[in-house]
Amino acid sequence: MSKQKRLLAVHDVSCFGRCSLTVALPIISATGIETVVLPTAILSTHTGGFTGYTYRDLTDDIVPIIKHWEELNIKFDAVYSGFLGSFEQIDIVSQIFKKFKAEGSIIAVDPVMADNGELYKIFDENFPKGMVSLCQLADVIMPNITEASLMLSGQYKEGPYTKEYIRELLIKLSQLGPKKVVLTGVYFDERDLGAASFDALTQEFSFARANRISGYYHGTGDVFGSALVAALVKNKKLSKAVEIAVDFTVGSIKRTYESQTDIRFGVNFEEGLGDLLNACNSNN
Ligand code: PXL
Repeated sequence: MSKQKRLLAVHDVSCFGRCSLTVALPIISATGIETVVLPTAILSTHTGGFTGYTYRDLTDDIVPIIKHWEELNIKFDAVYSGFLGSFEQIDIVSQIFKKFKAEGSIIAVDPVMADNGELYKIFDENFPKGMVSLCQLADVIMPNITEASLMLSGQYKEGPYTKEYIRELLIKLSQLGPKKVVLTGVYFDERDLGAASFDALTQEFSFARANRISGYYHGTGDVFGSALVAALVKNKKLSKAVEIAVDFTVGSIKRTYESQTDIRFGVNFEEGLGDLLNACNSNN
């Protein structure tokens, strides 16, 4: 039996609406990885489509929590960061990466800040620059196309995309520092949707797609990112990890679409956890 891996997930807790930590913790734990949490903020719901949500920034708690862990000499095989509660947290999370990076560990950054061509309203225009500095420290990043465009200071383009355009974005993102880059929200015609990846070490590009299901489902970026990071920690190669994460996310969206739940409530990933575990444990 190989040693159990330990991962630190740094995201907000949106109490209702299945995204960030309420998605990362169950998904990564279900694959057999010990999942330690560091909440960046607590909200009553996520900010997508809800109004009147509560918001408590936990920046002041993070530094003492880290200090305590250092005293306990806790080590992580992976750190996975997502939605950060304040600009100041970018610097704090950079420190966390430096403190906890070890031989063979994986630093994964989802630069959550924008979608559909727009920066989320709670972030100011300097936020993308801060996210670039965090991505420079990462081994793997997983922006959507809006986030990628903001980080590369380019104009956001609506799809469908060409393979050349996606390849160019992937290469430019890898030049920021991370050896593995995954782009989400990639489509080459209106009927499909998926993710693309580039591994700078092997120079391999890959695309994983599925039939598009109409509707914009919240939290799917976090469902995808959590499955991707879990598969990578379980030693899957990047193209396989992307395929596993796309299948898991698409299955979650399908179940939600079929049950006609409110799209703001997040997707039914729970009933796909058994399949995710099997995919992560299979030998191919
Ligand atoms: O899923 C990304 C996300 C995470 N956390 C919060 C959000 C969002 C997207 O809107 O609002 C609080």
